[in-house]
Amino acid sequence: EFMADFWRRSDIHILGNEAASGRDKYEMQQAMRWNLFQILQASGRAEGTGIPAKGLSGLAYEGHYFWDIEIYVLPFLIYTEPRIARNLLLFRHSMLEQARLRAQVLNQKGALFPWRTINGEEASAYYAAGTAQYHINADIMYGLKKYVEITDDKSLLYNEGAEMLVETARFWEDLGFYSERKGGKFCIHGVTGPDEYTAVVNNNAYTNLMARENLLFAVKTVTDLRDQMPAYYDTLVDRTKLDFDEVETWQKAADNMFVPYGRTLGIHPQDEDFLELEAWDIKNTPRDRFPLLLFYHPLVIYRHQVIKQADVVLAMLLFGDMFTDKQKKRNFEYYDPLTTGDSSLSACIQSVVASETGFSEKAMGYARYAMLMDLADVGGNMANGCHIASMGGTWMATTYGFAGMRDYNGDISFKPNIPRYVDELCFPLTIRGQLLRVSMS
Ligand code: IFM
Repeated sequence: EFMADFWRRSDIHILGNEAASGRDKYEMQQAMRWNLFQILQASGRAEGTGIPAKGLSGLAYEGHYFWDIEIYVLPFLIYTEPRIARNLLLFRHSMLEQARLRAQVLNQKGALFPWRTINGEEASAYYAAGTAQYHINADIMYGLKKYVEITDDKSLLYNEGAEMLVETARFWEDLGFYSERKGGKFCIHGVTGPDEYTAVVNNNAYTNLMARENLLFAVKTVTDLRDQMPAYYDTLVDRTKLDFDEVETWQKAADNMFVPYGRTLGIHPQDEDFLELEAWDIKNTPRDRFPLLLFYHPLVIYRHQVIKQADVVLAMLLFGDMFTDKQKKRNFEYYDPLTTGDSSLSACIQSVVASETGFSEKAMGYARYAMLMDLADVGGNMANGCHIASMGGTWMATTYGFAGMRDYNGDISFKPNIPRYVDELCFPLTIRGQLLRVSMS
């Protein structure tokens, strides 16, 4: 009964086109179901815990939790099992006190959630590709926003959510500064974005966009509480010692957020200096020298334009309404050849954006790579455990990618990009308590 209920809410029916692909038409179907089943194994009883990078399936990453939860797995859970999504957000909230202490250790105001943790304490061994990924704060708030928009669960927002929003907004406002050299824009320096092959940089586009979203969501939530729900507002002030003047500083930082843009190439540089770096000769790097991190010193990698995992490309999925179609295409064309995919978190996102920008063959290739990642052991590291984030990503590659779903501010739309290798695609979505069945062919 439990499993029947799970499939009713979560199953993705995807039928391949044998003639076009030359492959068994059930290959994708089996792979998708296997992936979804593994996410269930990892998340089904997430009650007072997070979801480890490998679920419960292997020892790699020592059971630690990362942004994998909010950016890769939460979308699936929000649309199929919101109860678990809620638990996960509550779990983050239960670590807020430690996040406040962590911000103090880093000489910042507010709270900083740990990049990598199991008990609320930062467990990153290497700060450049760990602690410096400040975007974790905004990733969690992005997950909260999507959860609230799709479920309409305001109680979580007004109680635990608002408190996390205040502390994370405080953190961003304190971390950045108004740069005269940038015409007074709000800049955030010395951070690492999602791409772990480019570390400790100024104005990482992804981080700045995420921070802006975090700040604006905090402004809206706190203002709504003050104007419409004074009892909640009083409790919030009591818990956070908030002074409403602070909220104006958050709005100002968001309004002035610097987002790098390179006019000559018409692309969004990953960060301020990214385009200055020497390009890595990926084509002439022997296959057996990947993943690069196992064969080259990080300082060598950091000196080059070479990308471990989707960064600007991920921003274009999360904030697709802030980029023009032309910019999306240009950015994708620029970053895709520089992306090694050395992180398992990349292929699924590249697939979604390839779908959107009209690179249907690439979209299919990346989706298949992600779907078969563990079944076919494409990275040769399956013995260390399942790649849970990528598994959540396979759900995104089909729903956001092939079906072209978008949910900006909770408004659901579809612009299908079904590849010629797929004949049928159907899936359920739970939206504000109702089950929607989507069917495309
Ligand atoms: O969170 C990820 C990170 O983005 C890339 N390295 C592995 C981590 C755990 O999956």
